[in-house]
Amino acid sequence: MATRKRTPRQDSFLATHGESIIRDAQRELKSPARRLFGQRLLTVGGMALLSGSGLTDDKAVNAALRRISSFNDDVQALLFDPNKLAPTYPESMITRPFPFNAFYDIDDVPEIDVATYRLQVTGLVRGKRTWTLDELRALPQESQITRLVCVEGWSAIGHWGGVRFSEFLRRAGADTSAKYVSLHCADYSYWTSIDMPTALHAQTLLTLTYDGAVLPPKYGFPMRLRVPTKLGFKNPKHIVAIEITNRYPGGYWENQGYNWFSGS
Ligand SMILES: Nc1nc2c(c(=O)[nH]1)N[C@H]1C(S)=C(S)[C@@H](COP(=O)(O)O)O[C@H]1N2
Ligand SMILES: [Mo]
Repeated sequence: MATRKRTPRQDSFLATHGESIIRDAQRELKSPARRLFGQRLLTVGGMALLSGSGLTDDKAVNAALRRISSFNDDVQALLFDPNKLAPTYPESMITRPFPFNAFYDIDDVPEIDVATYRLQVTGLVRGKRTWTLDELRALPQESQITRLVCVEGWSAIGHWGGVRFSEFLRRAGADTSAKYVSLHCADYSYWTSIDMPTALHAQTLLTLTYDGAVLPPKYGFPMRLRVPTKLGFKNPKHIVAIEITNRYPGGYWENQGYNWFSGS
């Protein structure tokens, strides 16, 4: 596997936190059962993402995953590459209708009251700690047509709009030298977490719209995070709290054995 170039920000992040993040993940992957589970899932679902990294067949993916277990430098480069952009697509390629997926049925999608909704920002942050939906909508907006890849073996191209997450974190006064961003949802305690370079990735989007309209409940109203460099389960819907932390936060699926990195 080729080692790719890192940016100076990447280098300084790895110099500060690289080892401890690897230790956190190593603890998580200690159990061989969990490791195998993660490997199987990533082989099925992560192909579309991994193929962009030069990992084009099962053998290469499995070899990479074996290296993930031993956490060598190549894998660090693979996992923490903030230069790699997820592919984008023309409008004509949008999947219609875009699938709904959650760990419950569509009838159980939570209803969120806009009037009382507040996004909490907690942990390593100086400044504003609660945001209304109107305040989020007043921030600069961008949009992207990218592919969401689910570990269950499907993918779909969708059109999301919202605030670049790095821009939001900056305005929220987040300590961007921290290791992790943890995202907590309104639906039955779903949560997930990402490393800071992924949070600051140019395509990581605090999403408020789908296909030009207010994000519908099924796709995560009032707000979801779109992380096109990561698998679907790391794209949390109905976010109510964001925590900036140096403590490994895990996640709903991650704690059941899905590979924490799950992407590029
Ligand atoms: N809050 C919350 N976010 C979630 C989930 C969930 O069950 N709850 N499921 C995840 C999974 S596994 C996938 S594939 C995508 C599906 O997003 P979609 O419904 O917009 O297709 O959302 C992810 N985010
Ligand atoms: Mo998924």
